[in-house]
Amino acid sequence: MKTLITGGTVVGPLGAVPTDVLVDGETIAALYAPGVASTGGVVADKVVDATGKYVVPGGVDVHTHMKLPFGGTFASDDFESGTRAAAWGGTTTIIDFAVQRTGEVVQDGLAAWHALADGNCAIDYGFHMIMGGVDDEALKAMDYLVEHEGITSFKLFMAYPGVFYSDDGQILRAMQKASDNGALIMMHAENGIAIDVLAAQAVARGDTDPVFHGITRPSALEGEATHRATVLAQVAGNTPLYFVHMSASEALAHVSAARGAGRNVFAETCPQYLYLTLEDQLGAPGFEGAKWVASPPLRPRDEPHRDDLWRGLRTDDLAVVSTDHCPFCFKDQKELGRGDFTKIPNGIGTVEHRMDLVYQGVATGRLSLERWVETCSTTPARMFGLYPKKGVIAPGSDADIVIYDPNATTTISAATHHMNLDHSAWEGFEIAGKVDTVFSRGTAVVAGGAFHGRAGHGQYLRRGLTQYLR
Ligand code: DUC
Ligand code: ZN
Ligand code: ZN
Repeated sequence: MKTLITGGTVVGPLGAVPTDVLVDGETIAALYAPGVASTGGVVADKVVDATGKYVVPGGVDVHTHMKLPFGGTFASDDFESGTRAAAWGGTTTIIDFAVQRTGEVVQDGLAAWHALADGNCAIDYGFHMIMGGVDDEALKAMDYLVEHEGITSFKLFMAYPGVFYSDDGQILRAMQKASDNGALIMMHAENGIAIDVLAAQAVARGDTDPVFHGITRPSALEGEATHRATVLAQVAGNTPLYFVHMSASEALAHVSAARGAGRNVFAETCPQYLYLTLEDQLGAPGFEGAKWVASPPLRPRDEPHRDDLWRGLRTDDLAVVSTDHCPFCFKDQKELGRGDFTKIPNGIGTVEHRMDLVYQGVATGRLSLERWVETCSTTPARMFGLYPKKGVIAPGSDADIVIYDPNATTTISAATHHMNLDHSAWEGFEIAGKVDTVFSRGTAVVAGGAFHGRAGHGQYLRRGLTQYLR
């Protein structure tokens, strides 16, 4: 089956160029200057008219948590609902986090994650491994996963003592291992020991509303942990280090400094930290703010975090935008923390809206069109060993393609989204653009305002080592 996408403007990191795209089966077969394919006798089974629209590589969301066990419950999207919602939003690859909890065998955690995803995904998917218990066995497992399972990135937590937390010695050992086997260490950088003291003090004072989740996790403690992790990575042998969900100016400054010194330090941020604030969302009246409880927390409106993060995206100190998609319904899930913010399951659901929300930065002049594609698709693919299969519109690459209409609009609402979530953190947000058509490995999974994909179309991606080192 051959499909010719005509009349559109193909966007990549190097520019936006009017180009026709020929898809043959699951891959991109050829690119043509406008009109050349039709006059040159290229015969396609189907022609898709993309006139006036952008043709971009499918989004790669490298930070999702389908069914994550957290705070006595589970993230509300499973792989079926979560990947279908991702497809609706123009994301054609996710990398989810398989989980090893303290005391568990790494390979058992991985097998459990394969069982959750296998046969259920609408789009292609890979895994990182959360290391919740770094010991001799787990360190050996890191080698095994890199060599045999296509898992080349490992997340460590400086937060959540007693749950996922690693101490500095464990972090150093995992970094030394990664420096040997080429893996990328992904870091949740918040000083969880200090945060737990502040949170317990707040609860004891009777400060139990959701906003205290943010007040007890100050940005200085994200900055401190970020700096500590960069030092540990340097001592371990310039281990490639990638900070997840960066929210704070102080943290970004440490990343910039490390990068300025030539180190292999990278970072991502998420839409919630680019747009939402501690006062406007987390501080909403009553228990409403629980919808926006995530870690790190939303930051104070009058501090420079959001402007700094947008700047970081422009300068590449922030290389990637992911979602940290970790949805919990308000009813029965967020409500577990009524009267005690420490019991609110942490997470926000955004997997469906990342391409739109970052495109809104293009529409408002904060980011170039090229950086939109680079931060949402090309760099995540390169960072996590999937390029050029994913992340680029080029002959030989998977035909994961989004036709994006800059002249249409999107209004985000829980009434119309496709995530398994009873509210939206983005209710009422207006986007000056719209996902029009989405191809996953050559199949039009979203077209004409309808979903045509299926659970099980998505394939597991064995990834190579990061391709983004300096
Ligand atoms: N942060 C969240 O908000 N949820 C899941 C895990 C994390 O680090
Ligand atoms: Zn995290
Ligand atoms: Zn996360």
